[in-house]
Amino acid sequence: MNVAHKNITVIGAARSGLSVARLLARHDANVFLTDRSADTQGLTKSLAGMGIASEFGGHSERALAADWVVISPGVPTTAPLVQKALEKGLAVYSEIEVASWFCKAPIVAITGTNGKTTTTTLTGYVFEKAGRRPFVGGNIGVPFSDMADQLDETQTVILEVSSFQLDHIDRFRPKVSVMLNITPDHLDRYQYQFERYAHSKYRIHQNQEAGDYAVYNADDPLLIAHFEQLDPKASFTPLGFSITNEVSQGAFLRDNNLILRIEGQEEVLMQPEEISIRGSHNLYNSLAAAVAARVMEIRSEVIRESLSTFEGVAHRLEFVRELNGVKYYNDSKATNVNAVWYALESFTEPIILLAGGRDKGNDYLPLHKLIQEKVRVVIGVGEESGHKVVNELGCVAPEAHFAANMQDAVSLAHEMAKTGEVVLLSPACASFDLFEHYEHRGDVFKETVQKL
Ligand code: UMA
Repeated sequence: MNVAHKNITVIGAARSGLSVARLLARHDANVFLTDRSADTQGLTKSLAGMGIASEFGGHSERALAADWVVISPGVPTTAPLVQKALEKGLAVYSEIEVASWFCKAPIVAITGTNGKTTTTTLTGYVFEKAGRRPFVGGNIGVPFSDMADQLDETQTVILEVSSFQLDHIDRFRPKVSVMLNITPDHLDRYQYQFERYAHSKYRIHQNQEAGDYAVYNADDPLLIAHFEQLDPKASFTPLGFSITNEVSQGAFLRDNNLILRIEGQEEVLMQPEEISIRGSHNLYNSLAAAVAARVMEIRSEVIRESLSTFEGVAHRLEFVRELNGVKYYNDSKATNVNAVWYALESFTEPIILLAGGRDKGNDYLPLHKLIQEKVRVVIGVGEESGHKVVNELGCVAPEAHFAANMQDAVSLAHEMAKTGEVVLLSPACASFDLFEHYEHRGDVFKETVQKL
């Protein structure tokens, strides 16, 4: 795609928007960056220095005087400016779509409701160990546009991809796509219709061709159904991973051995106990990473070595400290109900659960059984959904309390916790009520716990 001298409007001037604006400007596009919020960081001048025109504090009609529009993932399709652009017949692209136009390296794109960050980081670690000089980024924090035009064919892009980033792709074509699982999330962006959200995830392989691979969780009923009804003429190769059944191609467990079966070749990779990250969800994440690495011709020894030494990801069931026999864990990355389910499932100790934040249309019913089995106290945090958490989760726990902020929640948990218990921040909600992002929320939790 030649962008030189095209008039391109970028909506949203945070990480993704700034990054794609710079990328387009490097390739001689006439970029106009627009953001509804004020320019609190004084970006206008430095953007002008890069040849990027900008406006802050609202979107004007000038934004529609463009050949194409590029949107940041946080900008919904329903935003009035995006709607106007679509009505005008303008092409609307997501940031990863644009970045992919400039990328010579093959892409391993990882999506799913939960486990994306762990799997992306782990896959990146495997490729690093194999000497493949990967770029690891996307939804994980470093926008793809930062590096897309600076990679060569011998490198690999390991990209965490969200449904928002897939919503406006056109040609984006990963060499390997990975679908970890699909459960309800972000329904507020999909008219509260789960099917719409799932369809957005399926876009990940809409452009895959012969020689490309689609790795998927063959224990997820939705994904099984989806892959079964795929056009039989679809030319890419599907590869399943399962911990309950043998798959015809992919990875599975047999007699406590983790087996890779790829292109008719079967090999024992390792035993599940040798994998360094705990829990059944991490077994899935590890299987997915192993298949993705193997089809990209990384040797099994490197995969085995990487899976047994990987140390996990910050803000994902991250151990913070032990105090008076109570262990504190930061799982701030758990921004939906299903992620909390996995977190609760990973512990055998009684739990004091801290949850709440910006609710995305959560249905807490699926957590009730685990709350009854494992949680002694529920603490609902924050004015926005703390009370909903107390009412809808606390109703099945022996005790439930409300805390206005993270500091109050941590001191309440500290007062109540008994030796041998776990205090777990696993919010089930986005962080934007009290924090900039989930990392910020996790950091505040960790700092507060360290000060106890
Ligand atoms: N804005 C407008 N007009 C609008 C709406 C928003 O101008 O109508 C502006 C806001 O004022 C703000 C900017 O858009 O300045 C925000 O854009 P953004 O939310 O896309 O922020 P980025 O910093 O670019 O972050 C995005 C991803 N954010 C979201 O998907 C909400 C980050 O994922 C990602 O790490 C980053 O790009 C780099 O690629 C975060 C996330 O929460 C981690 N992702 C969700 C998740 O994981 O569940 C999908």
